[in-house]
Amino acid sequence: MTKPESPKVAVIMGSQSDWPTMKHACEILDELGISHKPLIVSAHRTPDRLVSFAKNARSEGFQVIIAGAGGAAHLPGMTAAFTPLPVFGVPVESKALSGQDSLLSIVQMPAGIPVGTLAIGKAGATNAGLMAASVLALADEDLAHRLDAWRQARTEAVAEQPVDRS
Ligand code: RP5
Repeated sequence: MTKPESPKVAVIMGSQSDWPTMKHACEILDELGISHKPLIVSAHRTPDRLVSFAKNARSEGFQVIIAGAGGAAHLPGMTAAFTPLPVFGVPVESKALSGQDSLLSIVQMPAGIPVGTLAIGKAGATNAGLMAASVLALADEDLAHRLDAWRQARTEAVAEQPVDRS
């Protein structure tokens, strides 16, 4: 049962070092007026925290989970294994393999346990925030209007012709 005061979106990440990427998801959620909670939950370093978070996420009132991780990025998939909530995975750009390791770790889920996988890095985090907004907007007319306005503003910001920039 959803608690009315609970944040709707959990933005979890494997490490403090993921925050510069994952904060872009939080910024979009802020812009759209969606309550959210950023948390560090490591599949490898804090496995008990992961299990506790994922098993209790729905009863805590979360409706969508955004999970970012890099390298051997098991966080989104393991979270999806423990909860029926929609999980959007963000591959964080790793130093060794530029995030291709993260992407392949997150995207190749076995049939039956889905993770909606976004692009590597900032674009993925931003779009994960927008995907969360789209899901929540299905049952929230005010949010649907805010999302429409946000998209319209992006369209109107595109000039018809390019200009030189020094
Ligand atoms: C992953 O390992 C994290 O998601 C992070 O992207 C990566 C590196 O973590 P740190 O060593 O920077 O803490 O679990």
